Amino acid sequence: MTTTPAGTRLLIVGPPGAGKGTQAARIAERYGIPAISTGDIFRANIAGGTELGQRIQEITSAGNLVPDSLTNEIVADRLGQDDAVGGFLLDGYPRTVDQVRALDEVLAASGAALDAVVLLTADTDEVVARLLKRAADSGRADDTEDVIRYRQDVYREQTEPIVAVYRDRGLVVEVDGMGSIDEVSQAIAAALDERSL
Ligand code: B4P
Repeated sequence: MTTTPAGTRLLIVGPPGAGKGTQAARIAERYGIPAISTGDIFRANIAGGTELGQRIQEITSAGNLVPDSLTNEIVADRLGQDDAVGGFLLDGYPRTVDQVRALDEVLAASGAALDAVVLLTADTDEVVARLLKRAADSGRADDTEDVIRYRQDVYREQTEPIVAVYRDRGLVVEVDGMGSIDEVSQAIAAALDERSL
C-alpha cells in the first residue's frame, strides 16, 4: 500500500506583476513550507555567473520563457531536496502545459498531490504600473516597459492555458490581486480557509 506524504502543496499563478512573489512568501510562512520561485532560481544563477546563468540571461532579459526541459529538470531537483518533502509552494512554475505534465510526473513518483492552485488576477494597466515602479526601485533586467508588455503576452499565450487544466481538476482558488498587499494576503488566507487548507 502506498501512503500519501503529509504536508501542503500549493502553486501560485498569475500574470507578471500580479503579486506572486510577494504573496508566496506570506503563504509559505502560514504553512511552514518553502516558497520555491523559478524566477529567483534563475536570477541567482545569473548573479552567480554560473554556466546555467549565462545560458538563461539572454532569454529572461528578453521576457521569454526558459526552455521547458531545463526548467523541469531544475524544479524536479529542487523538489527532491529535504525541505520540500513535507510540502512546498511553487511560485512561477508551472508556466506551460508541458511543465504541468512534468510536475504531474514528479508528484506521482512520490505519491503526492497538489492541494490548491492560487490564481492571482490583476488588470494589465495595474501590473504594468507595478513593474515599472519595481524597475525604478530595483532595475531588474526584464522590467523595461517593452519587455514588461511582452511578458504579459507570453503569459496570455503560454501560461493562461494551464489555468483551464487546473480548473478542470477543481484546484483553482481565484483571488483578486488588485488591492493592497495586505488586502490581497487576507483574501488569499480567507480563500484557503474556505477550502479547509
Ligand atoms: P518571475 O520571477 O516569476 O517574475 P514575475 O512574473 O514578474 O513575478 P514576480 O513574482 O517577480 O513579481 P510580483 O508579481 O510578485 O519570472 C521572471 C522570468 O523568469 C520570466 O519572465 C521567465 O523568463 C523566467 N521564468 C520564471 N519561471 C519560469 C518557468 N516556470 N518557465 C520558464 N521561464 C520561467 O510583483 C511585482 C511587483 O509588484 C513587485 O515590485 C511588488 O512589490 C509589487 N506588488 C506586488 N503586490 C502588489 C500590490 N498588491 N500592490 C502594489 N504593488 C504590488
